[in-house]
Amino acid sequence: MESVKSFYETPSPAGFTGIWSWLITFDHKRIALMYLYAILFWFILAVLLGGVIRLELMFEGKTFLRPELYNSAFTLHGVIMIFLFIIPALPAVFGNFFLPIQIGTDDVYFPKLNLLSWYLYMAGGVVAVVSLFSDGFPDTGWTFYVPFSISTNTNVSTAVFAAFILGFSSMLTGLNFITTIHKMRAKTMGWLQLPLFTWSLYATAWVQLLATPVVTITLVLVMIERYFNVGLFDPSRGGDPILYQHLFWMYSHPAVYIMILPGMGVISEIIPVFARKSIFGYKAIVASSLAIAIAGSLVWAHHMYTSGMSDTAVFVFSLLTFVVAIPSAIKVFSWVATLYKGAIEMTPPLFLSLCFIYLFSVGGLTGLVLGAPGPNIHVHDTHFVVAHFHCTMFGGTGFAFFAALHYWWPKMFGRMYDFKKAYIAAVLVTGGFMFHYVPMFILGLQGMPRRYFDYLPQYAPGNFFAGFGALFMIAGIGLMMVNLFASLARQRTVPPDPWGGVTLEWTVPSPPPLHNFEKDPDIPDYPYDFSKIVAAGSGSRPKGA
Ligand code: HEM
Ligand SMILES: [Cu+2]
Repeated sequence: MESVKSFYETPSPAGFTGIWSWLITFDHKRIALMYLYAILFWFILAVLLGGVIRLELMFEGKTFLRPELYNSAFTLHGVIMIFLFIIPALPAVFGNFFLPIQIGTDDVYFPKLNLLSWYLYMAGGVVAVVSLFSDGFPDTGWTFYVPFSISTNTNVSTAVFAAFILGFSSMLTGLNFITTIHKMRAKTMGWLQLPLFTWSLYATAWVQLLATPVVTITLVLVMIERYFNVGLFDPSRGGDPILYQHLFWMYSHPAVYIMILPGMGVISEIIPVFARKSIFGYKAIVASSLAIAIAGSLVWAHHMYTSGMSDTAVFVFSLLTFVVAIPSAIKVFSWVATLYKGAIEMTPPLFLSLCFIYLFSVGGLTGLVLGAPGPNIHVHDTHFVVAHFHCTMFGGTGFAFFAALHYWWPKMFGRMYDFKKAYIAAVLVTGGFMFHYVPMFILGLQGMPRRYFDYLPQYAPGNFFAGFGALFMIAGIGLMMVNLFASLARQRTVPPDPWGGVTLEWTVPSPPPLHNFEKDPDIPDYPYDFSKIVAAGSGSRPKGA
């Protein structure tokens, strides 16, 4: 049988060749890969910056960075990680590549708008680079709090303008995904036949569309203040600096769900495949995705318990914070219940998903500690908070990104990576992670403030220890990337279904053809029915290259 040409061999629109068949493409799969390469560039740069600030903290006193440079380094690390890696990573790469295939169609609803979103993403990155020069990168922290972000003479305006542009890339991607899921599902695919990754992207897209405008306006206000000095945040002229914090977190807390919801969707895809068992609580997981998107928009002020808010407000936001933890817990319970008595087959994607469940749970549980006003006020702005959000964002979304890379890599490229190296890399990153962030939880409880380039002598042992954790993590991330990209030098040997998956992407060739399906796909009544796979047995599955 003549093998089907993959999308690599069939540019769309036709006629463009070489680099132009990528820079001018309306194919969701090519756009996804262009995001992947750009996002990995930024991720690795920000990881190295994380290593730089950690190395500075490894020894007391000045190691090699001046204090101002340390401030710019952690600001740059945070801004890149948040706006150029963790927010776009899963929707823009794996959402773009797999959402149309999972719903049985050939592309997103607005292919040209999809390409525009990618160019806006790239433009945002370029503007962020520009802000490194002349007056130097901002030293405000990624939160750009006023009044310091108004008064400091570093390149705040350029950096917030970069975030402003990136906001539009995120909003347009959300708009595209909502329209695609409503308008382009296969005729026979109902809402309760949608895979859970697609559902997680749907809930995420609404947050992208409704919450992002808040931060784009807020960033415009910072630029207006810096250029025209209107006094919006100046109490002596009727303004209020706390207003900025409310506006900033009204986006940035829902933004953590733009980060984690697609990650949870990835884990809901991987766990049933390697447990060879239908997912536990499909409808509960769908409902909890939507509940998180809605309730997650009501808790923003839990970042501001020390801002002088009334006790009533603190009580209300604390209560709501506990409420939003419930749907997340439902998902963790469902994943563990799916594994329970499953015919588990360990593979790198499953191993990374188990690491996600552990690290994200540590992040979630310390989130409850921070949701309670008492402990929150004690550890606010310490390294306990820094360790917490690295567990949720890095341990959560970062590890879901690693799991998605290892799960869908054979489908995207038609090649398999080395399993042994994948496991070694995963153990290095996870082990290094615990070595790095557990000491930071303890240092934070002992009162070590964040965002200082030096510290009191009693914090020296913990910081020295954490330094080794960062080195292991970075070595593991390096090995992981080398192992994946090394596979591209091999022949395309991967069959349509290397893992025994049951969602539609495992019914098309690896890599897929331009229009994904040669004929209308058969839509299973239920998206996670493993009865056929189990009956067929798992003998033939490849065990890594
Ligand atoms: C090798 C990996 C990483 C290392 C070694 C690292 C290290 C650090 C350290 C030491 C700080 C605290 C700086 C301070 O307050 O003085 C920090 C802050 C931060 N990190 Fe990471 N990090 C890593 C990965 C990540 C990832 C994957 C994310 C993505 C979500 C992330 C997001 C942030 C943010 C947002 C801040 C706050 C910056 C600020 O205070 O404005 N980091 N990181
Ligand atoms: Cu929050």
